[in-house]
Amino acid sequence: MDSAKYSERLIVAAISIVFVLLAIPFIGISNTETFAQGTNATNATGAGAAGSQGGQTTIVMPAGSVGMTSGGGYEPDTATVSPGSTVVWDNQDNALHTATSGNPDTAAPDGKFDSGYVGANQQSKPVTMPTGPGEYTYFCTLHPFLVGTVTVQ
Ligand SMILES: [Cu+2]
Repeated sequence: MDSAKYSERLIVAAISIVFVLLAIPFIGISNTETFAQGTNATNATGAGAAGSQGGQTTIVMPAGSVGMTSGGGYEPDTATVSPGSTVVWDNQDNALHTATSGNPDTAAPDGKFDSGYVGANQQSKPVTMPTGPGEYTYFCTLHPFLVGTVTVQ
């Protein structure tokens, strides 16, 4: 009976170690992200600096987006954000959507930012915007007729 309990504890201990090992990469990732954000904040100067710290914009993928056939589809379809700030896409539609930067005409992502798939009635993770000022068009990789623009300034 005692040895059975001992084995049980060994198993619990082994499982705990596995969880700790699994958690390590995630801890590493969050440290890196924190560091990166700190770097952005340090580098930011001028009037936009305060706004870029913790600044987050929400853009809606409204119900019925999947049925649209040209333009729009994001509300607002043009958003102005601070360099390096974050945007959350709030999918209120009943279909999967993405917000993927790139050329909507060719449906070619350019890697500047990507929400990944956002499920129906889900929100994306906070997506970090580019630090360079400019206009960034984006689209849904599943429905490239859904187009939006983020202006970083
Ligand atoms: Cu879509």
